[in-house]
Amino acid sequence: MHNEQKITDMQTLESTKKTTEESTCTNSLNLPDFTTDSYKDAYSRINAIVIEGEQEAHDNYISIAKLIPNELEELTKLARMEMKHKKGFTACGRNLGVVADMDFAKKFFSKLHGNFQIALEKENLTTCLLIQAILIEAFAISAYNVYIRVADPFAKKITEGVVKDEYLHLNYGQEWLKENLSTCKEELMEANKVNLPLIKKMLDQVAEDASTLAMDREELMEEFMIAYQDTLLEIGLDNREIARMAMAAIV
Ligand code: PL3
Ligand code: FE2
Ligand code: FE2
Repeated sequence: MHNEQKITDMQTLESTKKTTEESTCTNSLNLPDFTTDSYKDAYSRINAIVIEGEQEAHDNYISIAKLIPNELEELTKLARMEMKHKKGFTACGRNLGVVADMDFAKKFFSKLHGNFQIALEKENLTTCLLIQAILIEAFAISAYNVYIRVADPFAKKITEGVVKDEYLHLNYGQEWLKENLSTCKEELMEANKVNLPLIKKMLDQVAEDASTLAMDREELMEEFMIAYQDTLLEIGLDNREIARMAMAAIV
């Protein structure tokens, strides 16, 4: 009886081990098929969004430098990184044999792009920084982190390098807003009210194609809210203010 029990335990142990190995194995096999037409079709839009996003990020940092001339060197560095990101993602599309749908991507960004241009014209630096260095960077960080888990090996490597830079960009905006919080809080709140709903819409718009790339919508949303809330907390807003700001996404 005792002996029998022992054998059973050992068998259980063996089969548990096997299951773990199998599931680890299936996990890496669980990646989508990067060669199907449906994958490539979704990728043609997502890849374009990312390429356009990186280009616009470059242009936005160059524009922001005009509002903070003594930060020209630092902002030019950030802008240069964005061009490198654009090149990297262009290579990802080429590697999969996908032609990026740039017209789609330009439309995808047009509202947010327009708001940035208006803020720039009015020299509303706080709004410019919230749009580019906080909202867009947090959006990129969350999407890239989710993508890394399901990307093809070539794109995974590139995206891992890119996401490290995006944290630097987010941090740049965070530190500026933190230092200037006493004078920029009101504008920050207003810019959030106008632009956070746009980010939510963009997330909704990209969700279907993202799911074809095995990226989960809820996960994207969660990752974004975590990155955004963490940043607002770092900037020095309290929980109530952050909750009020987050609310703008659901109304
Ligand atoms: C900031 O440096 C760049 C901003 C880019 C915006 C990113 C939007 C992301 C949408 C979902 C993309 C998933 C990742 C796929 C990568 C090929
Ligand atoms: Fe970037
Ligand atoms: Fe960036």
